[in-house]
Amino acid sequence: MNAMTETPTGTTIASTPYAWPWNGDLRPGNTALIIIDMQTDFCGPGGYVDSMGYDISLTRAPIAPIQALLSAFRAKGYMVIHTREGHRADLSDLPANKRWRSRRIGAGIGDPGPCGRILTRGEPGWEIIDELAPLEGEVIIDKPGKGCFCATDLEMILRLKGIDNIVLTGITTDVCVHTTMREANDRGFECVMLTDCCAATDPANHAAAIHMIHMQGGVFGATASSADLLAVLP
Ligand code: C5J
Repeated sequence: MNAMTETPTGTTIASTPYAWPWNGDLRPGNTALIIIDMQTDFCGPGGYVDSMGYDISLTRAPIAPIQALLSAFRAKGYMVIHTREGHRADLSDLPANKRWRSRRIGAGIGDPGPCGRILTRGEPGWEIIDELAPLEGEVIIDKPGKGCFCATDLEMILRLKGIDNIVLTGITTDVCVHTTMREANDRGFECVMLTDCCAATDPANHAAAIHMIHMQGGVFGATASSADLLAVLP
């Protein structure tokens, strides 16, 4: 790259509001795909999101685009990371206010539901859906919060692997994906969110979350479609 404001040489994608990654350095050795919380609790019948009364057809929409992306990333040797939101069986990592709020809406975390205890590690609802099941050797991050960096070893794993660029997918756009993008951005990682590979329980929140990223020249990074990324993926 010749100057900070010029288009970088190397590989970039047709993303908004700038061509990602900022420096054109996109390759398997420095780029990871993170698939956030594609668990039955967030997109399956009888799970947490379904129990709250939200439309799971929205949170299921990214499954097929993520499958296509995942195949390409695996085939080209990129690092793939899966995450699961959930709490210990004894709920010792569940803040009382988080439990109280979930009970208010009829889906108490740790309480029994059609898919076992809601958002509780080891229960059927907490598992990643079969369509996106991790392969042996892929990293799985278990997190008690919304952001994937909070109370996990994700940052250490990314640093040790030499990862600079993070491709964000999963659910929900406005909660766990956005929180993770902000956490990653503050740690100096270069992030892109793939809009068709994410979804929210409210389409307006999905759109708003994307809009926020585009502010200030890409305040947390950039957004693109999976097709835009797959078109150039080295
Ligand atoms: C939420 C998530 N929405 N994975 N979790 O509670 O976004």
